[in-house]
Amino acid sequence: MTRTTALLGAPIETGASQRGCIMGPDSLRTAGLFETLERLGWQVSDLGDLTIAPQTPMAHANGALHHLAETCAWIEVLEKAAYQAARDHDLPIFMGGDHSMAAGTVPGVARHAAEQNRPLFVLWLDSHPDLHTPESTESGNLHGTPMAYFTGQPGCDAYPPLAHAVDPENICLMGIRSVDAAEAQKIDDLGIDVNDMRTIDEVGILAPLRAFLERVRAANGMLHVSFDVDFLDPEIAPAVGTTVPGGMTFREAHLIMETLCDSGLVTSLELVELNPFLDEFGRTAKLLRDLTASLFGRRVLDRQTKSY
Ligand code: HAR
Ligand code: MN
Ligand code: MN
Ligand code: MN
Repeated sequence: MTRTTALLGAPIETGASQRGCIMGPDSLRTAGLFETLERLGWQVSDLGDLTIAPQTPMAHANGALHHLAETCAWIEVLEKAAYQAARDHDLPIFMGGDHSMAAGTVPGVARHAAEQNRPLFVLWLDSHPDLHTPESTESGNLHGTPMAYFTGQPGCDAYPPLAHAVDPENICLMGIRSVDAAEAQKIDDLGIDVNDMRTIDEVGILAPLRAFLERVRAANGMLHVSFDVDFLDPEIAPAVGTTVPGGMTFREAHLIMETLCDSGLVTSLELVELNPFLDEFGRTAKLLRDLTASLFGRRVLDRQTKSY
């Protein structure tokens, strides 16, 4: 049977320190994401872009916070839309948008998983753990907070009430190389599975990824993949506002996506932090298109010389 996917745009940029992620969904469309997935045999729908109403500012004890009201509004809109997309499609793609969107998408897919009586697992591909709360963030940039929220950590009272939290034991972080003190403390407290760059240098990406996928399979879990552009090395992916040196190579990133494809376990994907304003002739958008293609079944031998 033909498998279905849907492209859902989340043009949100208020969680990041610089503007530009608002153009992420259209940049991915322009790079041909829709057509690429169709050619791989998927039934694709483009659900268009979500939007929020204009907001009045919300006060908070942490005076550093930027755009709290907008973030809360996006969380509510995204939770519903992600829930519906996960319910109606085999493997929806949420096109960001900065990473604060995960505070809506992950609870949305968690609601769908709960209805299926299946646990939700999250593979977090990022140079950052994004484990601040609105109380602990010093930068005030709320794209640094989604994981604290969707795991139900205290300190997120300013956000909408959380109906379906993700168990920290069901999360795997990969590519981590930029962590603030409050986040390091939380990683210790929660016992989250962290594969930082030191670990990846030593053991590679395959062994920890396969071990995690076995856990997902054994639990009959659903699997959400959250892909932050800054997971990649800035040399191959310049279009992100928070580049961190020493990131994933082209082949490591493809091998992750190919391995995820082989597993058949992924039930939703999000592509976040793409800032086309910082891109070079669309090369980061095209790379994300091709990495997505690897997750959706393109094999090395299917790649055409002309497009590479
Ligand atoms: N931890 C830093 C802060 O809170 C940087 C957060 C950057 N986050 C992202 N998403 N780019 O991973 O400001
Ligand atoms: Mn589904
Ligand atoms: Mn992130
Ligand atoms: Mn990041």
